[in-house]
Amino acid sequence: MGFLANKRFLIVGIASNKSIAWGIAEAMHKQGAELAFTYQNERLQGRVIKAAETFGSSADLCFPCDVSSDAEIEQVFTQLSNHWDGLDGIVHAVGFAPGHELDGNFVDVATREGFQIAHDISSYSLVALAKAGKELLYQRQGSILTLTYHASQQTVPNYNVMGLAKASLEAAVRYLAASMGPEGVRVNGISAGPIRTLAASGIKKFRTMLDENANKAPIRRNVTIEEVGNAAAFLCSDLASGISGEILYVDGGANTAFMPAIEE
Ligand code: NAD
Ligand code: 0WE
Repeated sequence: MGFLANKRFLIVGIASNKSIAWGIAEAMHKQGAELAFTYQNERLQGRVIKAAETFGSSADLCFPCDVSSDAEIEQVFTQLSNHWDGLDGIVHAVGFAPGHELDGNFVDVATREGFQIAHDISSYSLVALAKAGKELLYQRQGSILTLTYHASQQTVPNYNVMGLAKASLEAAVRYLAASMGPEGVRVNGISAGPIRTLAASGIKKFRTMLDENANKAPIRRNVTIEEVGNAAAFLCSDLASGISGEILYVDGGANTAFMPAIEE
């Protein structure tokens, strides 16, 4: 029996089998969890139902949810409560900024609207899910997990407004942990190293960033969605009952190095 046997999780953020949320669902399923899913729009519905079937669930545990809509978020938990009387965790693996803000000099490409969208979709959505899901989470002393990136702490070329949104998201992890902790809910983040997912496609020079990162990382390679998935399964399990308000790096140690390795 796995360490997530008899546990129920909602996975938000699958867009393909390359998604970090896919790796998390796979790891949680392997540990015996029962999973429900959301999809951003009809375009992604089929892929998410495919994920559900791959991980032992059915299409009735797949719900539409654009996280910019409070009504859609409410609907998810209303429908979920018809199936489940409590929730052991919510996995939030969602991030978005308008594409044109992720290409160019920050001060030149930044806009008020892009800032608002990036912060709404990438940071406030965690708070919105926590608000809407709290009754189900309090029933089972569940936990909340989100995905962040080290560009919240140090600049990365072109990450721009997403860096600000991830800094806000990481603060939201701490404030939600303080807010929901007394009810037994833990809230954490994983700061993942760069991985080629849909959200990384179309990012200029992503291959170069992957290579630079591998050269900085003590493990001398990039991480996989399976590795992020295993850490996520741990953080959402009773094995991590003493961990809350934390950002756990799953980046092969890249954030701990100041300079990349130099070829001899
Ligand atoms: P992905 O494209 O597979 O997943 C991003 C998800 O966000 C998609 O499922 C998409 O549908 C969802 N999304 C975007 N806008 C939405 C909205 N309005 N409503 C609902 N869903 C919405 O990419 P990924 O890399 O797996 O990203 C997952 C998380 O991991 C993001 O928070 C990302 O910032 C973070 N992250 C990614 C990397 C990386 O290099 N890929 C590294 C560190 C952190
Ligand atoms: O968080 C991310 C990706 C976030 C992202 C990606 C896109 C591409 C398509 C947010 N919004 C959009 N909007 C789009 O229109 N990562 C950590 C991956 C990533 O993205 C980068 C990176 C890395 C790493 C962008 C610039 C520089 C590095």
